[in-house]
Amino acid sequence: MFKRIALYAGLGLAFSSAAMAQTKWDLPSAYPASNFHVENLTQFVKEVDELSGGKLKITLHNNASLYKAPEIKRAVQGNQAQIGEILLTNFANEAPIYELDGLPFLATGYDASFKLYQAQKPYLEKKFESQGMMMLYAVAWPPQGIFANKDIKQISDMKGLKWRAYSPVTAKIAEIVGAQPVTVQQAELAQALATGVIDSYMSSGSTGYDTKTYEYIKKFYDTQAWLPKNAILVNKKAFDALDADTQAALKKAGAQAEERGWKVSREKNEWYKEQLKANGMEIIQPTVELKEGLSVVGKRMLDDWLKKAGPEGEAIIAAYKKQ
Ligand code: PCA
Repeated sequence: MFKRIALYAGLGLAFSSAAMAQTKWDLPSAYPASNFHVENLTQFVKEVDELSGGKLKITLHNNASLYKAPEIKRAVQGNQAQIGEILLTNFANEAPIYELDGLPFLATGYDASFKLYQAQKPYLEKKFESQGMMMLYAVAWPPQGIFANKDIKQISDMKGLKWRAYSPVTAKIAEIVGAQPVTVQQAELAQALATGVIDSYMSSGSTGYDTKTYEYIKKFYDTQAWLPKNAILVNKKAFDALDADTQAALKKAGAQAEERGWKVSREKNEWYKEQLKANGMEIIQPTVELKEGLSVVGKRMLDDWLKKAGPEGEAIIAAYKKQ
């Protein structure tokens, strides 16, 4: 009798541990806990846990604590991290498709950016697939403006600025306007400001807020030049190793995070600017001259992009303009 109970108990344990087989994934992100992308990821991780019935446990490592921004893509590709967040335009030198949403004045508001995303998406998916990954979702940062102490009325006023770049495109803008680009990722931005390595940069109110840029820079020119996207990548082998229900749970949580992320980005855009203002920053509408100067820069960069991207690039731009 006693033996039988022990046997049943043993079987029960075996069954429940098989049913509860848990997969653990690491998710590196380069942005801090206060960032809306990371808040969204925190919610995503929770929903994956719930929807998968506890079978997929994802650990979020924020603020570049596990990998630095430029390393995350390779970490996911090599399955050192099974899932990770990247800034697409950071990888512009690898393939033109990654650069597209980082180009100035191609798509400037949320609606246009979402349309650009729809045109870009199939090509992004194909590219990631060829690299052994899949894109789960992507969300736009708020529109990019210029942080500087200097009065900037036209692009020639940007000459000589010690310009923080976060991507090949932002470095290129500096070169065109005669500023000196230094590539610094967001996790090191506050330090670069504090030590005077840089005195200006182009990014969103979100990054200005996350990095307390208002302690060093007092002006934000709200140029709304482009909305770059963060994408969540999954290693394909790690995905294939999940059972069908868990795969579906992950995809569902991803779709929910994408919808929520775009909404929050849009809503928080104004809030971020209010916070900058409350902390002593002046929010400035760009002059017509500045806007025109920047759009000439944008036009030149789009022409270069079309040359690099060839017929595929033409097709993406045509699909974007048709919507
Ligand atoms: N913030 C990121 C990229 C785009 C943005 O708005 C950064 O400045 O690094």
